[in-house]
Amino acid sequence: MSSAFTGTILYIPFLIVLLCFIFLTAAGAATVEYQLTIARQQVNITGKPAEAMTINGGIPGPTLHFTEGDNARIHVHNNMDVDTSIHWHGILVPPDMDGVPYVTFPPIAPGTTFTYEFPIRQSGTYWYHSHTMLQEQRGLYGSIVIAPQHGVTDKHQDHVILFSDWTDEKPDAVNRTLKRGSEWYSLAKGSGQSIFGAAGLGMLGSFFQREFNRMPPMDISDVAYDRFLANGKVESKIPGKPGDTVRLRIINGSATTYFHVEYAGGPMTIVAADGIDVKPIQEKRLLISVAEIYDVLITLPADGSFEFRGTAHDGSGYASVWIGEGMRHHAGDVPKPNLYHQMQHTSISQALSLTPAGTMGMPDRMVDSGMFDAPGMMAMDHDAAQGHTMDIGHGDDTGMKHMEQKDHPAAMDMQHDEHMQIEDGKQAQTMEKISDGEHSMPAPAISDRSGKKYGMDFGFLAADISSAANLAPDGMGDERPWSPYAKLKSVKPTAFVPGKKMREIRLTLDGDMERYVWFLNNKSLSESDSIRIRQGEAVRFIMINRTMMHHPMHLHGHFFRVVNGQEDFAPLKHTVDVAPMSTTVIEFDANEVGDWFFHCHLLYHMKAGMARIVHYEDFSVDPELAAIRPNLYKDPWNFWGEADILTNMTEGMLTLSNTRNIISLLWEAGWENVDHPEWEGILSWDRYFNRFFTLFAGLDLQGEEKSTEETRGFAGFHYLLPLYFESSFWVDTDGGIRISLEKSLELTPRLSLMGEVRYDTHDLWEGKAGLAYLVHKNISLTALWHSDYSWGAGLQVRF
Ligand SMILES: [Cu+2]
Repeated sequence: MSSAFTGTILYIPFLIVLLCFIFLTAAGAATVEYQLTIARQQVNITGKPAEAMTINGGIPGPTLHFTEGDNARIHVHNNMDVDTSIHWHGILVPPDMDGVPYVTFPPIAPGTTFTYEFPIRQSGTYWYHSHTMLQEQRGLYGSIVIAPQHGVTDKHQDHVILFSDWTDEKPDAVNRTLKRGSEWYSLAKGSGQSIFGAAGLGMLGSFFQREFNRMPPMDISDVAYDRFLANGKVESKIPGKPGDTVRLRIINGSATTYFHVEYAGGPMTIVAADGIDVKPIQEKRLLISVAEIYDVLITLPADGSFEFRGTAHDGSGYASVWIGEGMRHHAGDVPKPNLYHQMQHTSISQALSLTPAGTMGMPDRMVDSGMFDAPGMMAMDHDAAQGHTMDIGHGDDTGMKHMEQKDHPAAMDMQHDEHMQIEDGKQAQTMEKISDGEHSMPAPAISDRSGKKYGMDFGFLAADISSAANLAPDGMGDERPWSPYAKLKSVKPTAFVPGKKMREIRLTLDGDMERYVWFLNNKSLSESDSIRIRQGEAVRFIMINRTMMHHPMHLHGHFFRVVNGQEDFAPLKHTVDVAPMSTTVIEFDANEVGDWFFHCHLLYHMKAGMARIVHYEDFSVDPELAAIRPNLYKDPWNFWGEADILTNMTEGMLTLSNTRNIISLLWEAGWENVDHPEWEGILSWDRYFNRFFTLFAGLDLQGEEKSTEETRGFAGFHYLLPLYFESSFWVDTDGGIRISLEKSLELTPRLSLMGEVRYDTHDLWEGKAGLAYLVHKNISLTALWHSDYSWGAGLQVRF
């Protein structure tokens, strides 16, 4: 026998074992394929035909079913004439499968197909949606249900309820209406604030306190929708037998709408949040933020059909699913918010009096006034002393990821020995000092994870999540609850392994309702750098909301702990609501190397730039992707104008504007003196710093009839004074000075009063005052008195 033959014989058992292994592995990881075709389509949701975008002909798209351990292969065909994409929300995927154009892959071009392929490492309820422009608002979304690998966690029947919001208007038109600062949507929703409105509720004090503090009116949502939908319908039915326990997988797939959900047949038992199991808690009414997911169990009463209702957070409408047969039982009405009341939220007054985080001890007034931007992301390394592990879909060196669901429903990976130390439980985390290498500063002493002792910087944190429970501070008690975060408790510990480096990143959430710009750390995506993190460290985001809106913040590719007072059992989520004027802290294990989008999930806020890339320093971006990445940072210009055509004069402006620049042409012409009509034209370039402060320079032309009498250059600034007085100051090339003061006041949501006085060293005093009545989105009736041109009345037209 040749030695070569003997050698081959010896290899046979090894080969058999190898073949068996390959076969078993292949058998265990079934490939589940889906074909998704995206197309433009006419739909009729409101009784009128409207343009939509659909997935496989429907809104929403189909529910994609998988089992943990499957290999997902999804072919997305773009049958439209524009780019598209699909992002798998909450699914742990390799970075190039995450579906964010220019961040993780090139967009799917018209007429092409992109095949996503990734292992399913988790179970639970998730969803998917387009991540291109405003397509999500047009109908590109659907749900994902992943069964646990070994059996089911419960044997209840199971239904997805995917809520969304619908407008017949084109999303680009919606965006433009928001950008130009129209009051129209708040009027249409009945959420406009006014003097008479406040007086009627006996809340003039709150109204003027807010104006004095230069806080914009509280608004719960930006857009007025035509319909709210559950599974694509205003109203629908699902079957159910009396006594059945049903699992509802509730997904908020809205572009901008938070929902209060409630079941007419009794309380809901929350069993999972954002796809991951939590210790069951009961809620009668639940606030679900945009892009969040809750799995709840409900029990069908003895007889009848019971309403499961999602009421839009602003109270402007709802969608219903009727469960069971027989007599109908309605869910309770959610009262409309009292928007004037919001100012009494303790954290607001605290936020106004405490030093906001990241201001290096400057008086908040200076920071809030925007004289100084928050000093960006302060990434600081320090030991998360005695921390513990959070390990979700944690990768080991073989690249295999686990999210065990059968024995560990919280999807905790406990298989690594070092992580077993979690079991000993106690955490007492103390940071003595934070150092970023250059600065040493007093530590925000953290003595527990509830955030109760974050020090003065975060004095208002505790009020936000931990101790305020989920009651909204709008005088509505539990009628309008906030997110139930304080009660959410993970089934398994989620703390980090001891000794992990903690990188702390402070992010202020800023915005300007009037110009509709939205920022993180006072910068839009187009102006910012990535948030840089390193593999192996723990990362903490301290998110300080300095706006009067809720922002649902979503991190791609990771689950994070929401620091909520549940210590080691802080729940894991992918999306978290940061309530108005409050602070929310999240922490995650940096264990998914890649570039990941992090953004506000209000679609128009994201579009305005309230987003960042979270970049692992170890990760190098594919050169082809790097070449097209600048597309992500485009800062488009918007054009609009308005004109007053009155009996005595005309005035108006044309504006071209992007995030920081406003180029405008203003005119004013009067014919009170019929022999010599006078006019003034101002061409100005404004550089916007924040909603308080804008610098400008330009050209001022004045004349009579066809002759130009004066041409001057000027430079100056606008500054927003307390009580919402808009002041401006300029010096001109003839050595003159102009000072003006302007104020408008909503008497009723439709009727506003405006006044302006100005002093110019050349022309001396000038003043005007007027009333405008909003008739339509683009038209107001106007009456105006002008010191040079006397009284007149007419129309204001916006275009
Ligand atoms: Cu936002």
